Amino acid sequence: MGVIHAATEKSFKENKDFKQRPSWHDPEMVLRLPECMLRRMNQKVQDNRDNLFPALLAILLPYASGTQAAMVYSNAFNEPMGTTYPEWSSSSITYSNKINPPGSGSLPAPMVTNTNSANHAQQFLGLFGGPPIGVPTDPGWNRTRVDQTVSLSLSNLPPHRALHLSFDLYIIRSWDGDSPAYGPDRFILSMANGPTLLDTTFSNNPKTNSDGSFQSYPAPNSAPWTGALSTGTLGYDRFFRDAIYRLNYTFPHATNRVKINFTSSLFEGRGSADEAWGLDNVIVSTVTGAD
Ligand SMILES: [Ca+2]
Ligand SMILES: [Ca+2]
Repeated sequence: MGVIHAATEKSFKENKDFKQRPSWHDPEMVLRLPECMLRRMNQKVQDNRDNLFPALLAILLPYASGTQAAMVYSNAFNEPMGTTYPEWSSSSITYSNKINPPGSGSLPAPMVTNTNSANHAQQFLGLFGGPPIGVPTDPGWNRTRVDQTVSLSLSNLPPHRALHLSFDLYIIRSWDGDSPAYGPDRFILSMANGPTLLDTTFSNNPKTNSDGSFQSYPAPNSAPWTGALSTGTLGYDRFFRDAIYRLNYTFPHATNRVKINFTSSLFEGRGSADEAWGLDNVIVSTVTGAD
């Protein structure tokens, strides 16, 4: 039976060392969740009755017989804007277009830093999605697929049989979901050595009649913003309202290191001023004990 120690939100925010934490050395502390996280989990249950099971699983997981969980990483990215985090990296940006220019190619991996939301309500990791590819006078302008993977690499994990991952995904500006004309705009969550936990599309584009901009999350042909924790809270665009999705996964894992890949594959190629994303409140816990 696990013991929950609820750290204060203040101590959570002021904790500058978000790396591997030594909490698992403490035999009494098998799960350490800040009060703010417990409140969010409760809020998720209240907000999202269609998705009760994953939320309850996240809450009840440490109470399952013989199961213990220990938080090994958490980051709210609340340091001064432009802070870098050595455990986070980006792939190179790759792009492809049947029309030349801009054609296909790759750009150097950009720096990964935190930023402020447009309305300064949140500090988070971003903006991702890539720069503009080519120029508006290119014959292939607006028809380019752009891919980027942002990775979290953790090592020296204590012995475990599974990992629990939770994070907030910020979907920003005019994502078009499964639109035949302007999409698909995809987001993929995967471990470098498997498994893939999510491969879907998101839409902030309400023009479903003209653009076919439905999204595949949480199920095919969902309306834009379906399943979001909140919309329009980041201040980016009033028409293509930004959305925050709170995602939770528990998956089998046993080695002492992990590389978690957060990937976007966006179609248009006008850069993060047009379609962008970010990450916040990333928490990784190791799970030990009986199945
Ligand atoms: Ca934050
Ligand atoms: Ca698009």
